Amino acid sequence: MLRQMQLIRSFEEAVRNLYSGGMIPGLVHLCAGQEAVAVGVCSLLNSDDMIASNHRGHGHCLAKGTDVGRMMAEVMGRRTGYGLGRGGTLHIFDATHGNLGTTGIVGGGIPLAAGAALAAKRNGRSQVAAAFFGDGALNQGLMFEVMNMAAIWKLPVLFVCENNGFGEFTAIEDVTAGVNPVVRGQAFDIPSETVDGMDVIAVRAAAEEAITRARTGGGPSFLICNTYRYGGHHVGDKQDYKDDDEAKAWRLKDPIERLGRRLIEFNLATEEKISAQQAEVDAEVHTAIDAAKAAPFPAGEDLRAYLYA
Ligand SMILES: Cc1ncc(C[n+]2csc(CCOP(=O)(O)OP(=O)(O)O)c2C)c(N)n1
Repeated sequence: MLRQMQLIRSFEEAVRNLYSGGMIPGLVHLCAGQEAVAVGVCSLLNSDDMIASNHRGHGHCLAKGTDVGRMMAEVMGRRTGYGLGRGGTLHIFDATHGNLGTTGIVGGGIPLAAGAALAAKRNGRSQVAAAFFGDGALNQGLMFEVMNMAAIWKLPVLFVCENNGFGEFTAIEDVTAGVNPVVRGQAFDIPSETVDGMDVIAVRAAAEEAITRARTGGGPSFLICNTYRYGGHHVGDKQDYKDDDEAKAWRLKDPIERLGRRLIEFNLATEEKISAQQAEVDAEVHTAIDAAKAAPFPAGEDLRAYLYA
């Protein structure tokens, strides 16, 4: 789990630099700070289990096993990417690893995951599906429709909300009614829990219970993981709406440092081993960047490939 979180952080740092250097088109939304949620949940999923992600989805994809090289190529708009470089960061789809994709539609992954869970149930498979979404999606009517159906049909789906306190540049308390959004799941009789989303062990424990329930016919679960995005809404956002002290306090809970400290405390790792592992994942990311830089952009005829209308 530590390696996965280190890989995600390294990928995100690299993407930030590439974007600033004009190597990535469009907007990119980074998940640095939120790694524990993706890794805690995905560490328990099999490769044929499914995830559906959102616009801040690099971490979910990497945690689910999506290839670093092909992802980097896609983010950089190269032909060797998952979608021939035409979709970019907002459209990373990797069926081999049960990744139903990232999407720019807030809450858009929620029905996809529930649909996949419905298919798994109808086909008598023991697969589960997890939908990752931000707190902004809590105010989408879609979420309530899907939660209702998932509860009625006891679908093997996990609703995983990454509550990072902001939707774009607006604080959650300015747009989201109610004391604790966890009650929104409880309203449908869905087992719902608020989790420390900066603690990968806590996320994994909550996810384990939810996944076991889903696999054994117990239906959906709803996890609200409280976390923080270290960056802005997208790279380039000046973040003047953030409180500096609050941002510093969240940094003290850094999920990677926290797990590292815990491993050292229990004699399961050493500082040197952790640093060596970081160097290893950094090298993996740099190899991915070099390969992507050497790869071509999509050709003109690629634009018409897979068009059916
Ligand atoms: C249906 C829809 N409405 C609005 C937007 C514009 N939009 C893009 S990201 C975003 C905020 C999302 O916030 P949240 O779900 O909390 O995720 P976070 O960015 O905090 O991870 C909004 C409103 C959109 N992409 N899709």
